[in-house]
Amino acid sequence: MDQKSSPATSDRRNFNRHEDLRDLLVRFQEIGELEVIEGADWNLEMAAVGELVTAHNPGRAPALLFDDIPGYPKGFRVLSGAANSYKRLAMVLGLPEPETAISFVQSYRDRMKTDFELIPPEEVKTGPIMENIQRDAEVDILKFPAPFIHEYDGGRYIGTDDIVIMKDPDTGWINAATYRIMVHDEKTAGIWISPGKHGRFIREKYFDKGEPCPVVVCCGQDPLLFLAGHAEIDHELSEFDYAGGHRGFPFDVIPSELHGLPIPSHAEIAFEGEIYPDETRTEGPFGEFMGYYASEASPQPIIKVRRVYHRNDPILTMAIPSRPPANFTFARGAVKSAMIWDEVEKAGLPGVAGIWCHEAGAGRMFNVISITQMYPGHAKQAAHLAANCHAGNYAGRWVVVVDEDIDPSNLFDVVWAMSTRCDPPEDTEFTRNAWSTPLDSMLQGPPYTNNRGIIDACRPWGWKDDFPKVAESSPEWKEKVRAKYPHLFE
Ligand SMILES: Cc1cc2nc3c(=O)[nH]c(=O)nc-3n(C[C@H](O)[C@H](O)[C@H](O)COP(=O)(O)O)c2cc1C
Ligand SMILES: [Mn+2]
Repeated sequence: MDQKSSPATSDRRNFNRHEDLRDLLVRFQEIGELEVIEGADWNLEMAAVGELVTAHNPGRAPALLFDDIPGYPKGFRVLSGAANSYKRLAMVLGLPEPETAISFVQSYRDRMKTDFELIPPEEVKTGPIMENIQRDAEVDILKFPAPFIHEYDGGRYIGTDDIVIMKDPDTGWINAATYRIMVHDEKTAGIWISPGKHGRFIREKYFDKGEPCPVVVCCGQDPLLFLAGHAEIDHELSEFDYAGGHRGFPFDVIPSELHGLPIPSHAEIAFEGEIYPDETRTEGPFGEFMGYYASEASPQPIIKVRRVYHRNDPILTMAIPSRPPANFTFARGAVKSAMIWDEVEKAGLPGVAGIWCHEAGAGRMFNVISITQMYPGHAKQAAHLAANCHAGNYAGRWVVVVDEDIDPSNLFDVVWAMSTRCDPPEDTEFTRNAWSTPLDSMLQGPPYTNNRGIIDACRPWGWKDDFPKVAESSPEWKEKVRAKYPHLFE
């Protein structure tokens, strides 16, 4: 679907009707995918637990709710990995529980083709986020158990699984994206935005006029808002409208006290202030999504916080960027796979059988597309489109194209195809100076563009019909044997 098309109509979809994060937590518990952990420390321990639990069972690890955090009142909780499993991701999106990775991608795409419409938020006067408000001198962002995530981090990060809400001063476009937010002190936060990101464009418009940039940081919210916040949503399209479209009814938002920015009424924690152009403090270093400390601490603009809004017993949401798999990479890779598929198809590519963005590439850097080859050059077209569309471009590294008999989500299959259907000097190609980030482990300095590889691991077009036959039992034999010896395959 065209992300810029149809405004909402009265025909709302109500895909899953979840009200908010708390409603989802009850549902996670019902399916046995929520663990409550009491007594873990905000200082290194919560993140270590989250990281280990995620890696122990990628795609199937439970969400973790930390309570009784030393130094904080009981009820001031932290949540790790809300949507980061097959079952919970489907639940959050209101999609059927998927049997396989590709069936999840297909059901997301089916929705985009048939039922999806953008649903803008609706303004309301008040809601649970306004249960507690601190103003000016009362402001203390350290009243929340912001985690210190990894040993070499430069500080505590209150914003990781967050949305940073800004308004384009010229068009009124509301961008709501995930950027990391470090705590400097009770009333000051640091923000880091990579070149090319929407929040950076918007911020620069204020800075160019010598003005501070109004901002709301929401750091405890519906996982749908986080999914939209860290996905590559179109320029000038609000992540709120996209997330609302998946929820099936609008997000209620309350205008913030100082700048009238929309705060999700059922969010857990939000704070408001301005980003200053001419005042910086040292931000970072921070262990990042590629799995490294690739950029040093640097002077970055600060947010002066003047309002804090939170629910009673607030839940801070925590992403743990780390050596993959991280506690958001399954969900990111799954959604990105569907978004890339949508984009390549819109760009005219036929015959796509599947796409999967692997967690080993942090859900961004090792993406596989399978196609039914239909004409000479088809595989190359698939590779370039997947590598260069919006959803696939930022900080990419590898795109591999395989035939339709290879499951793109199965690394074993993919490596076999790369090992047996690929002539490295002929079938590998490079793109130079593409859009990347200071967080790229392969870059030592500006301008932070990187080089990528595409690998054609399809049977060579020119003689694909004469390509050696695959040596395996026929489907008939496989079926017969499974039926005859079921106990061997339980
Ligand atoms: C946990 C997490 C932290 C992130 N932190 C940052 C960040 O600090 N700065 C940044 O530019 N992008 C960050 N990203 C990536 C952006 O959220 C992502 O590229 C998103 O598409 C940006 O939205 P935008 O296109 O509206 O700018 C992060 C993603 C995740 C999942
Ligand atoms: Mn955006």
